[in-house]
Amino acid sequence: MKLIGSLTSPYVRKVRVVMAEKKLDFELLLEDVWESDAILKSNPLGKVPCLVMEGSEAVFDSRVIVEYLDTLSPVGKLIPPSGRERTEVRTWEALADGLLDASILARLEAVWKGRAEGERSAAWIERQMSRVAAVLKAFSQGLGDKPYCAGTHFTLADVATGCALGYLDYRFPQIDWRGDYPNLKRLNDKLAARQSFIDTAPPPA
Ligand code: GSF
Repeated sequence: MKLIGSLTSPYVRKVRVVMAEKKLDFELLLEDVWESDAILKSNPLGKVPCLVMEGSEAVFDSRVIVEYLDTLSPVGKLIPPSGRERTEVRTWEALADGLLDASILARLEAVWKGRAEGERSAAWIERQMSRVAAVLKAFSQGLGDKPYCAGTHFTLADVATGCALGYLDYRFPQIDWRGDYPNLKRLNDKLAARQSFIDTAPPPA
């Protein structure tokens, strides 16, 4: 399997953490979607991550990829097989990915080279960042005193949440989510110590 991605994308990181947790082998093909359109040959959406399977079939987006990867091996099952537990984990993932979607929209509004200075909207950035704040609150309320997001076991919910928090540290270091939500700090400290998270940390900004 080949994974097309970048070392800075948090969605790619989610897939790489899942690969590592499940001990799956893959080749990482680095692609900078902001400098080249090469990704369009594999993914018409022009986004990474994109998984290219043997036989060159392409799979995207990150949620579809991780769901597929979890079926490949019984090692380190990350998504419960059915029922409310499965939905709970997938909802955490939607929340974490949604935090990323909002924060990336805000960042692009502020820094994307294709937009002239006068075209940038502070109101749009504020709208997106209010969603980020709301998700952090929901993360903290959802986690409570539990050891992991969905209860007593490490799941995809933790992978997705850890990647979202890691992205905030990387691109929005001014957001003091640790000060506001000590239970998220507790969770993150535990996740950041896992080899899968250590090995996929983004390069210095
Ligand atoms: C989001 C992927 C994405 O936005 C997923 O895989 O879960 N829902 C998708 N990837 C970004 C890179 S990054 O900001 O992580 C991307 O490829 N953007 C290129 C573009 O043109 O939007």
